[in-house]
Amino acid sequence: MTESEALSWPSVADLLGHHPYADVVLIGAGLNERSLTPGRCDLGPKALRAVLPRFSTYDVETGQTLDLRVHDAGDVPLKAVTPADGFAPVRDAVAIQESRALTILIGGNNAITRPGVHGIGLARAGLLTLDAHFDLRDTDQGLTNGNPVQALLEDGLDGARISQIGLAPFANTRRAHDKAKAVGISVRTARECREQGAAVVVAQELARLAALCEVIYVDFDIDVIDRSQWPTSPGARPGGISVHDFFDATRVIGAHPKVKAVDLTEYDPSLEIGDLGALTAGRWLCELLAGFQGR
Ligand SMILES: [Mn+2]
Repeated sequence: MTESEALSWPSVADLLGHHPYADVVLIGAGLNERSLTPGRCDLGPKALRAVLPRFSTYDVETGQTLDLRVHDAGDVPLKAVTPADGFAPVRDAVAIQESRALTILIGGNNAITRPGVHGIGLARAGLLTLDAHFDLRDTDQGLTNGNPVQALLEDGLDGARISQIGLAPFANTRRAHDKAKAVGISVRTARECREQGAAVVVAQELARLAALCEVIYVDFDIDVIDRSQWPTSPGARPGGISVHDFFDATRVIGAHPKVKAVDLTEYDPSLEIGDLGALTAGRWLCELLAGFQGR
């Protein structure tokens, strides 16, 4: 029997719940301390969950219906916790989900990426970032949201197993770029995404990493999106990648069999304009799940 759609529809929120044997798990990781621009990224997990009832499970463009289950593992307690102190709890929250095909970590600032990568196993992992920034600042003043990639290099992650996509002009230093090149990071700029399509660039880099690594971790620092379409991160700038490109790239990432864990970082709901940010973050989850279901 078909249920009436007079007042409601099957929504993406209905996919989340207590599903211990689901292939996909969602974990809130609202780490907010030591952001270079102080904000409220701790509000990200709650804002994302709250918007999901507004998304139908049906994709009119592909005819696909999302019918998978997502285990909601709740939030890692990270209130007033620094990146250094949050390292073990976030790493362990990811590691304990080893049996899942895909772990989705909802930040929180970009400092969650380092423990996220450790959670799937540093020695076997590659890292792909969609980010306007290198996040290669020095660590001598401590861990921040500006140095997770630098910290991972210092932990022993081989630079050749890192791809960074969406780098923005006049938002990074020559020193960071030189550092990236010196350690063998594959650097792909926002212009390359615009001219070739971010999904194409992402597919190339996933193929490159897949040849080198057992599993891939993807950091979606959502400030990679053009600021006119994503004002909801302190670091977003005009000239970033389009939201269409971001969604297309997300679906490609969700579909890749070696992508074991992803994070969404730098979503700061206190910068919200209307509900633009929430609806963009919600669509990101839809695209990720649609890609995954196609594996
Ligand atoms: Mn970042």
